[in-house]
Amino acid sequence: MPPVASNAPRSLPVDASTGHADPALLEKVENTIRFLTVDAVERAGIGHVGAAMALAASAFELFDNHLRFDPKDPTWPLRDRFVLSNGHASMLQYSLLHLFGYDLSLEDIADFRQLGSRTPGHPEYGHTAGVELTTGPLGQGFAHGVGMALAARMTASQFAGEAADPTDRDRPGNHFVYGIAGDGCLMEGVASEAASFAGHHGLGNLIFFYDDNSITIDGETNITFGEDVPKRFEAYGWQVINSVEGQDRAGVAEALVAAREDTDRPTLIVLKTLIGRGAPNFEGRNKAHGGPLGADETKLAKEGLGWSIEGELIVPDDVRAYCDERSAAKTAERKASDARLDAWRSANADAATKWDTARTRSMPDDLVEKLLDGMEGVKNATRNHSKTVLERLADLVPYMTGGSADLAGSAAPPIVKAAGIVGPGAGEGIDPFAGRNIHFGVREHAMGAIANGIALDGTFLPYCGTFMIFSDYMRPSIRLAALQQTRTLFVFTHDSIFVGEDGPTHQPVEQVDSLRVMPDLTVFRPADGVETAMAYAYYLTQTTGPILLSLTRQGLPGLERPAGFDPKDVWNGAYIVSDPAEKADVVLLATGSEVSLAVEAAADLAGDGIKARVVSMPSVELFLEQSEADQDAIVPDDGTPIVGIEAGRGETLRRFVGRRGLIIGMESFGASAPYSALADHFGFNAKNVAQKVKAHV
Ligand SMILES: Cc1ncc(C[n+]2csc(CCOP(=O)(O)OP(=O)(O)O)c2C)c(N)n1
Ligand SMILES: [Mg+2]
Repeated sequence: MPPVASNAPRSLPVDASTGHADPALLEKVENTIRFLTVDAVERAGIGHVGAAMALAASAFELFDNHLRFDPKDPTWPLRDRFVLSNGHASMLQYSLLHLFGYDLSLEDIADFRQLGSRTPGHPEYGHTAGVELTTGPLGQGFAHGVGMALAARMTASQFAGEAADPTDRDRPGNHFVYGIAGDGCLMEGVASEAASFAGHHGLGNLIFFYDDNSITIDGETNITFGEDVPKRFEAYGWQVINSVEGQDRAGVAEALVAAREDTDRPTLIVLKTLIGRGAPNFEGRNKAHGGPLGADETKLAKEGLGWSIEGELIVPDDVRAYCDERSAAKTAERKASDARLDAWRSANADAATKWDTARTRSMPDDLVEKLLDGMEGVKNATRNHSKTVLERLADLVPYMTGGSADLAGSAAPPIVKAAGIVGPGAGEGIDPFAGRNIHFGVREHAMGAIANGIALDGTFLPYCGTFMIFSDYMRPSIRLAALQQTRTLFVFTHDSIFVGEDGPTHQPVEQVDSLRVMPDLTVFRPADGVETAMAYAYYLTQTTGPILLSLTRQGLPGLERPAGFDPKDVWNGAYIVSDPAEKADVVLLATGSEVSLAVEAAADLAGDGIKARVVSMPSVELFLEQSEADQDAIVPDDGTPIVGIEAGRGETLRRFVGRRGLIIGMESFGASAPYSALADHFGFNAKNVAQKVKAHV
């Protein structure tokens, strides 16, 4: 091992109140992290030792002398964020959180990977104090980190007050986002998209370590990964600090200082590490990536590093004392920061109020009325209704931010007039972080992750979107939104074969169903302006998780509804649009663009003496949350034939129509043609629907 340098007297702009001069003690802390990891994985019989053993020194240096946090208040808004993108190294993070005084005990660590523990296999947002996000799907943490950094820059620009000093760490948004990413993360496409975005947007508050250990699960990276990563990141517009020895704490510290000093570029610190460092028969080899070391190798590793082979999960007294002292210093530093923040609040009352408004998610009491105003009876595509709503929200909820993956021109979603552009697109001499319209570029996967990162930051409420078909390109990010319950709003347009001439590559068929089956995600497929406005209102006022909108390209009529209709019925997931005077012979259950079709078909059927009820089901998930009696009152379960109509696979409607029920949906991919021709070809016209229903009842 190279000598461990002292990190004592060094000019550190942040939290320099440290500097234990005793390298032997610091090495002992490092080995504590190593063996907490080894022992926890040994106990669980499964887990990953390699990266944590390799990164113990550099990650400890980061936590000890650079990362600004208060272990007693993990949600302190001015804290630096830490992102472990290589989530398999979770024990590295858990060890650090434990040692630095977060609410994570040795018992929690002993429970590593057990049901209900605070130490799940990969870090999970909401399970563990100090874990800022869920990681594990490689590359995603990195891309989420980009969103967190963007949110911070925008916060500083929009909420830190006039003449804000960008280096003043006691003002909103002037914190840093630090992270660690491995070979796997940087091989993933999502990281490339996000790195390109971060470089282009000049996110100088983003600092990632690249754990350059030349090893992944299947072997050395020469079997898979040969490009020059530093050159690649330089080309993205990053500052790259190359070849920092992972054991050289002073070198790591210097790199971090240089990273912070470059305020216009994100920084990649390329750390040379030895996977499994300290395990003599594993280190440097792919077998060190995962799995327990086993009793023999554990003993050899402990003996080699002068560790006691008696007992497990040991934190030596002097290590405990040092970390307690450091953790107390962090909390004291936070208290001092609070006093300075209070002074800032007094001097910047307006900005402080705006910042609080955002963070507490306050909004006008009459928000729902304002969104609904004038929406009834208007003929338009739901993507355009969505545009109207977003334009209003730009004023009503000024901490909403978002944009499209190069389809803003198609309202997928649009640029809102009341707010400027984020990034260099703002124009020469204009603050690139003062706007709220984000041009994500053609980077759908990263767009979803960046939006989630913005949501996790906790100041802005993000939305993002593209054509529904390309939701497939961002599914892993949507899934992480659902898993973490981030406040991400996904706005997808062009939601059926009625995209038309662009043909089957652009026509979603299975997407809407596939998104509805994702747990903890609420999908809305609104039928007109009222339902669109109420879907947005649901996101803003009724839920703390993500929602997803499925909107049309083509124009739709404004529905006529019965006198007793309350717009909040939309939040029940389904409601009756029209009902015959006597008991219905059939129920037409439709969503989105097919609701008006069902209304037309019901009129045709009435001509033939068949009495049809029309039900609009804007959200299958919300309908399923209603009581059985309430569900039965809308969609009867008394043998009345139910016909599901949706210009998609319609599989999620199948659960309401019964085994002998009828679904009028898509059984194949679409085709390239004008949308009216497609409607006739695939049977989505009133005549065909009426015919099919007649044959069915
Ligand atoms: C998207 C995704 N694909 C695959 C995996 C499974 N996986 C976990 S770690 C890993 C190898 C990662 O290599 P590296 O980042 O170099 O980690 P190291 O072995 O150096 O710790 C793989 C393929 C995953 N977690 N996420
Ligand atoms: Mg690796």
